[in-house]
Amino acid sequence: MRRERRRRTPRLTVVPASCQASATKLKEEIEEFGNPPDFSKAAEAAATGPGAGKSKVAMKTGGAARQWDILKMIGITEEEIPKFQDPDYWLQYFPDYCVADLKQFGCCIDFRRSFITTDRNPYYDKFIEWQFNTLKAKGKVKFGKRNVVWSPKDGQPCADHDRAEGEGVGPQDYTLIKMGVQKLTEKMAPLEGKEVFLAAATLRPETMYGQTNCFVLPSGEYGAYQVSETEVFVVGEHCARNLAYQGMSLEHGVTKNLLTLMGTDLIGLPLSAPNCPHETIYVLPMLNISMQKGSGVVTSVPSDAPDDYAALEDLKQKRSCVKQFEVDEKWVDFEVIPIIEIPGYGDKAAVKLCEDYKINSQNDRKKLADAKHEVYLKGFETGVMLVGEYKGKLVKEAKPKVKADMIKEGKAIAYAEPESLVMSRSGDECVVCFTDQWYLDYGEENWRDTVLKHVEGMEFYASDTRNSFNSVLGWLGQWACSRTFGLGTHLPWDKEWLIESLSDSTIYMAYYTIAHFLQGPDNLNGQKTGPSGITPEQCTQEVFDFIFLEGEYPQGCGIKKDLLSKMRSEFNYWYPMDLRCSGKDLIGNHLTMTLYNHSAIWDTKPEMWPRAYYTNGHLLYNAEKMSKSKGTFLMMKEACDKFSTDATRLTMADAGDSNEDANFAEDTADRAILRLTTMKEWIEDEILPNVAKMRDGEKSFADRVFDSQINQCINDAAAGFDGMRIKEALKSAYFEMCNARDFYRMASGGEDDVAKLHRDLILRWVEVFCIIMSPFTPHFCEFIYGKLKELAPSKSDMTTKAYLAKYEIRETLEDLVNDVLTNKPADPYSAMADALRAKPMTPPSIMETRWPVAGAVDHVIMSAAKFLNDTMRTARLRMENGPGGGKKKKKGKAPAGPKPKALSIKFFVATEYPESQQQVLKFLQGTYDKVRPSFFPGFVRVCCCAEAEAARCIMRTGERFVPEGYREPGAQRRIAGSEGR
Ligand code: A2H
Repeated sequence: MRRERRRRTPRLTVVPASCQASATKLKEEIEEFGNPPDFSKAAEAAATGPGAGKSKVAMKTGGAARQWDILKMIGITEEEIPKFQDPDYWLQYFPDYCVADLKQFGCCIDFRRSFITTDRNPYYDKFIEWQFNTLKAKGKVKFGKRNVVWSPKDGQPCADHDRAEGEGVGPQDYTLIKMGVQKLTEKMAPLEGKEVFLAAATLRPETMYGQTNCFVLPSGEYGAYQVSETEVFVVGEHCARNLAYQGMSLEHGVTKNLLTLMGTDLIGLPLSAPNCPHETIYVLPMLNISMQKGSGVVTSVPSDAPDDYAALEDLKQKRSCVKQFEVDEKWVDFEVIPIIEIPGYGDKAAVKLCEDYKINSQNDRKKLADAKHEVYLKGFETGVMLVGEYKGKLVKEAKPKVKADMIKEGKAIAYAEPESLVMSRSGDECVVCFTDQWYLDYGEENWRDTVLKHVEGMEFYASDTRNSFNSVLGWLGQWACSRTFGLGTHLPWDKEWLIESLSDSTIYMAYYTIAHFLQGPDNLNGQKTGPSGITPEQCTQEVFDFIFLEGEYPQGCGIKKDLLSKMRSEFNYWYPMDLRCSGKDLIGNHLTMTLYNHSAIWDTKPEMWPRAYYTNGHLLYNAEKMSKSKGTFLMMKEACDKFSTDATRLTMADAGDSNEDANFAEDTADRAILRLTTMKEWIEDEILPNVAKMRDGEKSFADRVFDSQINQCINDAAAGFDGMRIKEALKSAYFEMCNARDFYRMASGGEDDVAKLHRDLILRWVEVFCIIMSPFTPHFCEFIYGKLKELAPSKSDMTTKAYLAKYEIRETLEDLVNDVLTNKPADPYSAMADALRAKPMTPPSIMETRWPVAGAVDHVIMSAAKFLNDTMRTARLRMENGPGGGKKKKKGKAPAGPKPKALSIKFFVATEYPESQQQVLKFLQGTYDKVRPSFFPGFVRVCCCAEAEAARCIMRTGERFVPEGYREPGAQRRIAGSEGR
């Protein structure tokens, strides 16, 4: 189609990212529920058991998201499904189907460049080794203990690709304040001899100077977990589980609960709180505590936490609360302590906000959430410490220092947990683990700034996409890139680690450029030596350096320099990547990582970094989210089988673009079939057989309108494609083209008599239609285009030049000339003509066609046509409705008798504008700046004032008004606002 500097040829990659997780899941299902599995019991348990309704885990495992069911639903037989317990089987099974489906969908793919990633493909494996060695040499891969989201079941980090839920969720850092229990209750007697703490999770360690009490959830279940030889933390199970992966347990990953306690058992417990001015504070009840966040223990700072203030006030003022939880007055007898001054909020910001928001109790949740948000932001940005070591310092400066001090002094520990629920694909709830990691240093200031700067100049086609990238760059940080099992390339310098699947797929677009040398067709897994004869072993660091980084030719590498140079030019020809299209859900990981990695590997060559990203939303099916269990699900192949490929593609194009969810609507698909069929019939039966009858020569008004409209459609469709506004492109290429045709048929009289159509124009319409619609409906367009090209002039009518151009047979001609020269026939001309005629006619494919060149668009004639069209429509309506028709009927009044119909209509055509309008137009012409082209700034305002002034003048004196600056002779007569409008 349109020739760009580079063609955009899609290729295919098979990423075994989730094969391992899915295989494991299937294996577990078969182990648990048999072969074939019977899930009915599990479903019952999920519906009626103790966790019914609340657990996302139950939803994941109790419904149709079973791996077995998914495989069954995509048409795999029960006999075959068990084979998918082996991750490698996935890699063997799906690619062939994938290729077949993409072909059926009409994708133009260079399948020689297809490949499987990970170490299952030795060539790709070498490429990733090269990438990681290069990254390491540039200081981008580091090793150390880091907090990562971790799947205890898999025993390794759980990256986005491995998650069933919680994509993009990272660790949330808290400070866990150690509040020493001063006196154990009877119930807590088994803990005698241990140092027992209630451990409260906070985001505001600098506020501990203002603690007045501690809160627990009365109905919450807590445990006394042994976190070291001597220390016990009273926290919820959720916290204990995370702590066990952060070095706070006797055995890594194993919790030891010495005693289970309810929140009510803890109320009234006297505590020593670090940094708190009171020697003793007490445990009180609070109802808004979540046991799935932090430790379930909240330390109370009523000066700066609206929740804390509201709960404390409830206890001070509402007898019912006090009674229900048997709260002693002494436990609540504490005043709010001012600790931070926030400009505009005073030194007890939470109190002020509770008053401003009119918060009456801890149950005003929505208002409390808003107040909490406000005080948190303001306090952090502008708050100044009034107490403690960092008195006078801004909160944002004091916070990390206080935290570090408290940790150093043993008053607190650092604690982290996933920001929200993360479920691994293998079905367990993830924790945050503090563990040894190889990690990519995303977020490192210089590296991040380089990417940020590049993003500024990238094309994203939508401002929301650009904003998303900027925001991701704000938070995406160090990324654990190694794991211990699964599929992946081994870290070249530390072979016990594998590279996880998001990290090994960031610059593979560079591999596409040379994959056909290394692997070639039918060699997805690179098990055969490819067409170039290069073996995986020969793909050394130096070889890839030569190809991708302009390195020196590696003498003795066993590969000819010519061949390597060819590969290098192939890479240089294709790179940089002009455009990458992907789902918006990959902005938070893959797409941003691709930018990071390109900027690191080609650090001295920003011209090699991706130029444009286009992201799209999810696809709905009949306006509903696709769901296998609900049957609202359609696979690409099914759609093609059901509606035909082209109708499917047309529907997809019409489904919507941008980051909004698109909608594949079945009725649109049905209509698409009808549209294409009628179009085919019209062209095949009405147009092509009648071409000879049609008129040619001079162009009428309707012809010129039609010509302009076709040109306009070419331009608009091109603009739509260029801006990735596919639906808009379709609107111009199909709907506007059809409108133009319909108007033309009507206006030229060709509707009733094809002979009235201008031959050149109608054929141009068909040709343009085929070409600009071919990205949408390639098979349909190819068919019609073929028919068009088979048309007369017949072979014998054509000039040699036209013939050669049409059938692109330059080489044949050369052969013929050579033949004549060698064989010297008696009549060389006839011999050549005969030979040419004998050549089979293969019309050129639409794939070889260039985007049509649009001629001039005559806007004046197009608006005349529009005016005519509108007038005709009104006229027809009036004819039908009779005199007075078209006006709205008055309510309640029944028409009196049959409506008279008009028999004829007279049109009066003015050849020029009324004088007053001419004056206005002249005035506008005089002030119009043709160079810019626009009116001077503030023009509209001046005119409005002028109009108002004119109205006033007329009212006062009856004089006409002339706007300032208008000096045309004779212009003093009629100007806008005066008369004749
Ligand atoms: B903050 P995040 Cl002074 N349920 O600490 C409900 N709230 C909990 C909780 C749980 N399980 N665990 C901790 N929290 C509270 C101090 C503080 C806090 C002040 C001001 C604001 C503030 C004293 N309470 O939080 O965003 C804890 O209260 C506002 C952000 O949902 C913790 O920090 O993770 C905060 O909520 C954590 O809020």
